[in-house]
Amino acid sequence: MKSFESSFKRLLIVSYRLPFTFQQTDEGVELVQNSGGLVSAVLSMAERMGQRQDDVTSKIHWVGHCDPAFQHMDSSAFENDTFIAHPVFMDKAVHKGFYEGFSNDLIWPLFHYFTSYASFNESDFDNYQQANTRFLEELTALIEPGDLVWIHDFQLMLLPDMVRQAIPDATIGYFFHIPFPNYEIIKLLPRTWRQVLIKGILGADVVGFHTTDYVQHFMQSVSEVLTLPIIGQRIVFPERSVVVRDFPISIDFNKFNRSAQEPAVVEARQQDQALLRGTKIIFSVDRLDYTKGITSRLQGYERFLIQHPEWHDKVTFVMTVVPSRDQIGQYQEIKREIEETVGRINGLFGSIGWRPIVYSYSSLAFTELMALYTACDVALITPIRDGMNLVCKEFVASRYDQRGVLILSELAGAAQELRDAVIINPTDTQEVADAIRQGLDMTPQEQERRMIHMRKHLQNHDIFRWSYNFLAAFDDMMGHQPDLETD
Ligand code: GDG
Repeated sequence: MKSFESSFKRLLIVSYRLPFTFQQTDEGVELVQNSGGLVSAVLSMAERMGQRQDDVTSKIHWVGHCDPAFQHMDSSAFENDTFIAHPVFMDKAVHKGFYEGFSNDLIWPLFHYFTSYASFNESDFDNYQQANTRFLEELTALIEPGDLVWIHDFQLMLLPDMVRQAIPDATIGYFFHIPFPNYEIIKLLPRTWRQVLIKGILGADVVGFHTTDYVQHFMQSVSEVLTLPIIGQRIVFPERSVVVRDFPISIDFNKFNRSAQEPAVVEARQQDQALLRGTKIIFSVDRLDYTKGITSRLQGYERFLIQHPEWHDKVTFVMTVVPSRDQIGQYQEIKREIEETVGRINGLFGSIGWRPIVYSYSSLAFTELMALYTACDVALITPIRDGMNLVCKEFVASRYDQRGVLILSELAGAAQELRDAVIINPTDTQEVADAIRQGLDMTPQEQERRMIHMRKHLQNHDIFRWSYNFLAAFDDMMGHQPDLETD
């Protein structure tokens, strides 16, 4: 059996977003490469496959959606030293139905168990199919024998099978970044939709989820919807099998650990601590979304302030909400609710010299994010549902001082791994209030004990290990292909 290091010639990534953002400058359009987890993982994976970044002939190809406003640009404008982007342009109405409609108004709420927010619309499903077909067209023009195609996330569930039909011997990986819900939720989808979606994913050779729960849910849907045999971690078709496994995504541990000690971060941290007059700091940062549990978190903090007047004037909750989808009614509604609650709490408990909540609706520069990760005493991360949640992992990796307390929702995928966090249920206001008190009162020895365990885990399970494991799963798949019966 060939090892994965030599099995593939090139890595082709497909995700809704490209690894760049485009910025208009006086000289034209400039590509700014994103520095998120997926980009780091892809780079490490390409290196392992022998695709060296200093070799211009082996840049990494990335297929992703692009605004038609950039359609006039020459293809050379979509390249930097590392990536060649293959922009997928599509009709605006198709994009709206595919992205805002089917992806964000149906799959996102449904798969996060917010069933009443889900909107079922036949034309959105048509647009989802058309959009996945547009990705296929772009991708098939690119695929060569020996390529590994790695498709990402819920916007592209149909694509693996579309590729399989077009190029039967293609090697395809698929990773799902949000929760995969239990079958009772999948059953809410019209019968044909659920069949097409599950079959779509199974076009891949290796399918990855964050947790074993999501894997089990997916397997249950496969057996209910398509009645296919499942042997261990493999789903068996007559001519091939699909490996389905958990691959908990992670972060670049060393980057966060190192950045936390950089002079600019140290300076920003000291400034923040001085501005907050040495009060203890609770910190949270999330995109504006109903899944993030921001209002329940505020209710927990309010209960804590009611029950613990001794903490008044001694603690500040720095809460950053990053703007997202705020043209949409539901999102405007939660923003209004958050801002009303913040105003009420600050009005009830605050004084001339003390603001209980320092709230901002904006995104933080990386240095400021690092300053807050390392300045805070408690990170309060309370999603109602989250596939993984990288913020909590970044917080832990930043704490080279082995101080700080992580309060983490049991409904985040990360809670399966970070067992030394103070684990709470975000809808239990009293539990959140108690956890805040426990976190603020925790002895340095106890903080250190918990941090050491969590940091060790993340050091051993970083983003590079994630991509390594995903790639290695193809060995498993290849090794098993000829002798399906022997398992
Ligand atoms: C999906 C799943 C899963 C946030 N605010 C700022 C900022 N961030 C960065 C964080 C972190 C990332 O954004 C958010 O990561 P999450 O994991 O929380 O969520 P998503 O990426 O939105 O979504 C999720 C993930 O995919 C990976 O599979 O964990 O469950 O929903 O990296 O640092 N960065 C800066 N300023 C901010 O204000 N610089």
